[in-house]
Amino acid sequence: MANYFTGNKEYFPEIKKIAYEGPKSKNPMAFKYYDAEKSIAGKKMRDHLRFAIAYWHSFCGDGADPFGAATHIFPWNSSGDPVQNAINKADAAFEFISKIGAPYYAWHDRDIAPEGKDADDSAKILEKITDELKKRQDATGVKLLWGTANVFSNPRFMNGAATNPDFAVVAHAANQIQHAIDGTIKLGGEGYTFWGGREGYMSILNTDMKREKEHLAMILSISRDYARSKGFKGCFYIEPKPMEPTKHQYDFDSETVIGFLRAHGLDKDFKLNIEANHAELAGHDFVHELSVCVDNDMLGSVDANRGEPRNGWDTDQFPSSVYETTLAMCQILRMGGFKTGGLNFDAKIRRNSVDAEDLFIAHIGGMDTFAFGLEKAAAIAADGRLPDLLKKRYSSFDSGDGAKFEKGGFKLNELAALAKDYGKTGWTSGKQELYENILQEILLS
Ligand code: XLS
Ligand code: NI
Ligand code: NI
Repeated sequence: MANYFTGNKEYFPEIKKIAYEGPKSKNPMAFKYYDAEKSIAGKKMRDHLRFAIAYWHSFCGDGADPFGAATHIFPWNSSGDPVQNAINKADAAFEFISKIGAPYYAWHDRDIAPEGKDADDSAKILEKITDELKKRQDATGVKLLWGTANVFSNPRFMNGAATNPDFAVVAHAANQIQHAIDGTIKLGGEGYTFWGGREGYMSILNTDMKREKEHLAMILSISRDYARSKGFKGCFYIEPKPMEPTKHQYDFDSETVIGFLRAHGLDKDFKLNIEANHAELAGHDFVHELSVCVDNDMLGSVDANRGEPRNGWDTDQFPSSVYETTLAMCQILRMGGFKTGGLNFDAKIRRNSVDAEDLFIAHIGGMDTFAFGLEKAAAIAADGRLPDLLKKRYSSFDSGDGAKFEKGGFKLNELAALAKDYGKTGWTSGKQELYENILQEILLS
């Protein structure tokens, strides 16, 4: 067997490397749109999209929910020894990632390695497993998009990690973060993510919000300083989410996080990791969150998934709306493409998707949906009508008094004096339907 498999067992023996067969193919195990080598606007699809596989959903999430036990029974979990299981899981993961053809993966410390009997023991196990992952990265060429610490699952974090009112827990969080950063650096990770986890509150009555947020900023600052002192050159990401598991998460949405980073002098090292489903929970469109980040030069990476608009929680489904992915790719092209980030499938197959091939089918769909979105986003730029309409809409600021206003050339009374000269103004169509029709036309062409 080629590179797909680095241990002594093949976990997906019936499945070969997924190939591109084109839009006419009816083969469920082939790409219809994702052609890694194809050049779009001067860059290969692979380099535009930078797909990553999320270790937690794909190799750890077992389908259990509050109403029932696990339905995904993973063969790599059967040795009886948690450390051996983690090594087997690494084999399965690298076989999957290679066969699906994703250049990257992402993890939490606790996805890749089990917790030991104390902090030191956990750190040792993590070191051993990151050594194993390094061998597999070298053998397959798969790279680490980002690492992170799971400082929300262990019951000790029930009141938060960096924002825990108990200092001893904050130290535990720091311990995990330090080792997760070490592992990320060892594996050449291009980014390091902080998703808030339980950094938020359930009741204002027992919460000193100001103090908790200051503690969060302190942990982010000293984590940054530590990683930089160890030679980490990558980007740090904050992943906004408005709620779940806490009622009010501190990293509510992009605007909130950007303000927070600026307030604490963190905006030079940190960017945002935008998740589609989190945007929806915040009452925003995915493209809104991306656009806010791009406007502020703060888009780092993307957790590619989708929500269920009629549910109020993070359903983490695989992307399937070409409308959403096209608008998303327009923003990613607008910023000139990813630098350290990529499209990480923070998405899970449904509880009742229990065949081994389902994990492949889900990723094939997600990758095709984004590849299609990329093609269409490039087509929108090449077609030019939508960007032109947008430019024209603001053209009164491109010259004359409008341009003078943008440069700060008017005091309020001077600007106010111009009102009388303009007569009946404002009767300009917003042309929303025209924009929508052009978008639709390009999507369907
Ligand atoms: C949870 C988050 C989480 C982060 C990584 O809702 O999406 O999976 O991406 O901690
Ligand atoms: Ni996420
Ligand atoms: Ni999420």
